[in-house]
Amino acid sequence: MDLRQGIGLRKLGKTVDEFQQDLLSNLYFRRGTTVESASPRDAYETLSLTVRDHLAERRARTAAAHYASNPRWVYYLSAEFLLGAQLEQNLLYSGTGEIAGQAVKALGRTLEELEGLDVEPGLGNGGLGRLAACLVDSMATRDIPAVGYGIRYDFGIFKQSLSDGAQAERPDDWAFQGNPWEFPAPDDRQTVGFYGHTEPVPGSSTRKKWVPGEIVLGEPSHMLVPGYGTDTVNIVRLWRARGSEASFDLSRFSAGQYAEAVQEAVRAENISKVLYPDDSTELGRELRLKQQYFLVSCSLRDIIRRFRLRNSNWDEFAEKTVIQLNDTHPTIAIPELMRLLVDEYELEWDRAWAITRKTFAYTCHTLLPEALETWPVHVFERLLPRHLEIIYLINMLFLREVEERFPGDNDRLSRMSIIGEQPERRVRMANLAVVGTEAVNGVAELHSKLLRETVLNDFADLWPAKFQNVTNGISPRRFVKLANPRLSDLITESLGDDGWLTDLERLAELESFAGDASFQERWRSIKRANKVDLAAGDPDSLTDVMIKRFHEYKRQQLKLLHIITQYQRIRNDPNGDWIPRTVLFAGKAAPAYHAAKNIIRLINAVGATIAADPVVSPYLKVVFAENYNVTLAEQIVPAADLSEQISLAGKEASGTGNMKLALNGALTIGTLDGANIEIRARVGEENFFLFGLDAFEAAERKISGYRPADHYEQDAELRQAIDAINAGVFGDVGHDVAGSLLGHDEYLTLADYRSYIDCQDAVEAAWRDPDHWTRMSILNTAHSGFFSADRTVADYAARIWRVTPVRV
Ligand code: BZD
Repeated sequence: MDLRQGIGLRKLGKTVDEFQQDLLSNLYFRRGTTVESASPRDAYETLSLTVRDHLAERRARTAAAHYASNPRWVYYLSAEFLLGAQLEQNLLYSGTGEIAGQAVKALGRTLEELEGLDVEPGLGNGGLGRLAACLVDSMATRDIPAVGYGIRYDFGIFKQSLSDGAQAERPDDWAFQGNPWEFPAPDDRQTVGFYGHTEPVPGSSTRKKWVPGEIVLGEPSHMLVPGYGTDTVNIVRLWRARGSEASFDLSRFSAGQYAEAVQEAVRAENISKVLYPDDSTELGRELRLKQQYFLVSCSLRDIIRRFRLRNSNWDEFAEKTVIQLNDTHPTIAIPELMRLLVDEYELEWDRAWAITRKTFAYTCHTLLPEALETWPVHVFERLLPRHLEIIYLINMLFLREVEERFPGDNDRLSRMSIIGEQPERRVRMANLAVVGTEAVNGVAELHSKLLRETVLNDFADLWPAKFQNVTNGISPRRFVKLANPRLSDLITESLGDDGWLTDLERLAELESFAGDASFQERWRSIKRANKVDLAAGDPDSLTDVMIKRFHEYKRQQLKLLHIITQYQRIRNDPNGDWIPRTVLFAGKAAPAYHAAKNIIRLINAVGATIAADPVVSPYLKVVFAENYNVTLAEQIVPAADLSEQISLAGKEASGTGNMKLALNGALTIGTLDGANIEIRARVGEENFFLFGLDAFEAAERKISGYRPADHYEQDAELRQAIDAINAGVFGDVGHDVAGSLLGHDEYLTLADYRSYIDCQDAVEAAWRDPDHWTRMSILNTAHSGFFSADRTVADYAARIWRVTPVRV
């Protein structure tokens, strides 16, 4: 018996008629229009408000239950939340989907039509932002008292289109027509300072007075985060920057100086204007640091306000509060909490430091050295003078501790210092994050191990117990139930109930069907129907997908070399027994990342050449789906046969697309990188296509003087592929891509080429036997239950947060 039948009960809680009454009344009183004159947008807004009301009622009960129990809270601080489309999710999570489908007929609309108007809030770049969204979903589902804190960017991740095969960017004014899912909370606005100077406080050696030179308001609003199969509704609180009243210069306005009159307010509002679209390299822009501090300052004051509603003793703060830092972006929270406790609440330094360290935990999401955030000391000093002083003091006391443990080891001291000296003085945010937290975790086994052994090795020597692994996970509700309803229905039917949606390891029960011919037939027909819906290519072709941000370490260029090789093989043997394949790429490149944008251009040039070739095009098609986002992922993932996870081993921290695809029955071709290793261990090595160097071999290869030209010279197919690019077979593009592969090949693309090509041949051999392939596909789904974000959250809750659920 599934204990979570609340959803079913609530489904009965309202009849279609009652829901229809609510719709009509909302249309009339809240939207201010009538059925006769309602636009599609009116209908969409009305439906959204009506569904939202169902969640709002649960939200009120959740808040009351939380207040009554004064629990330990998890605060998830993240510069990014990629929440995905809200309407379909909230219909599911409120159990109103079916009645709403009937009731919208009163508005003369269909549910599908209105879902098409739902705009996803693109408040994140990629995996890190989507992880934040999956974790808050699972926290609510597991009844964990939690708040996500983020920034309400006016412009989310840019919209991508292709223009002559090249990426073009347009701003994403996502809330242009309003956002019905958002609740403004103007009463909880905060005031944030920047710049200025500090002054000594008479009679205190540690306290200081900070006199900011600029004041900005932070206005919060929140989005509801319902749990699935439970009454809990948590929130994500998003801050938007506003100029204060004083920032509007009335006298200038009266004198006709309109631009000058508002310049200060414009400056303030720029803080939350746009999401930085770079997901790896750090530009060191002051505005980005300003965004980070804005998020942190507003959120910490809000957290303290909430603490003081029920508590008065600061010694209980760390008992009642854990703040998880999603990467280093919110790390200034550490000196900010110190500042609040020492300067504003007048705690002794040591007491404040003990509280601070116990309060925070830090998740690292990278291994790329260029992605570790550092800020020039002079930028910090100008923007946040008091915080720099506090960091200096934290650093001095910390280095004293290191010196005691490792006397005379000056190299170690300079490696571990929060302040880097070369080539210019910079604040190292990862070092600060490790020093100021109780726990540090990587996001997959290999990643956590490499963090301990390489990037954060000195810190792991000093504090071995601080370092942990928490393997990432994804929401099975969004990425199976909503994205792949056909498969969900089959699973529910086969398992007898839908308890797997909150207990994903139950998918293992599918194993007994893996060899069943009629089940296999249904499995295949679902995949085929999903491909027909996607309409990217022939639904009977092998649908091979590579969907993720464009980055050289992820190696879209390796996939491209495979496509070119396949093209040449078919041309050389037009009557061969070729397997039709549709290769689908989707993903954005950071606007300033020219090498990644060149790879996009070359992919599209190769795709166009193939499409125009009557010999090859029946067997090979390259599709580039524009503007990859959560919504598009939900369409592609269910239709994929093959999942490309081909990063250079040791570079991809975890990956989460790999999990979504395996869960939906795609087979993975991948390296021993990130969570691929754990996927392979669970689905079975015979159900996974492995190739390439491992992380250790890759590091060795680099150290021993890697020469990409050796591979070019020794491998005829590789040489022909690169020569074709340079000879202009695909037009006058790709010379830079080829040049960089032959020149440095930073990510060992050529070293893994042969192994990859041979592995793709093994993929095709497996595809020729549909029963065998389908069996492998079923087993991938059956053994991906571990990758539920519910499990990830349970791991954090048990080992890092030490929180207990509160049932509403
Ligand atoms: O985080 C990603 C990693 O690359 C993936 O391996 C991992 O699975 C996910 C979740 O842990 N990192 C990012 O997505 N990083 C960013 O988006 C980012 C954004 C701004 C600045 C730096 C990085």
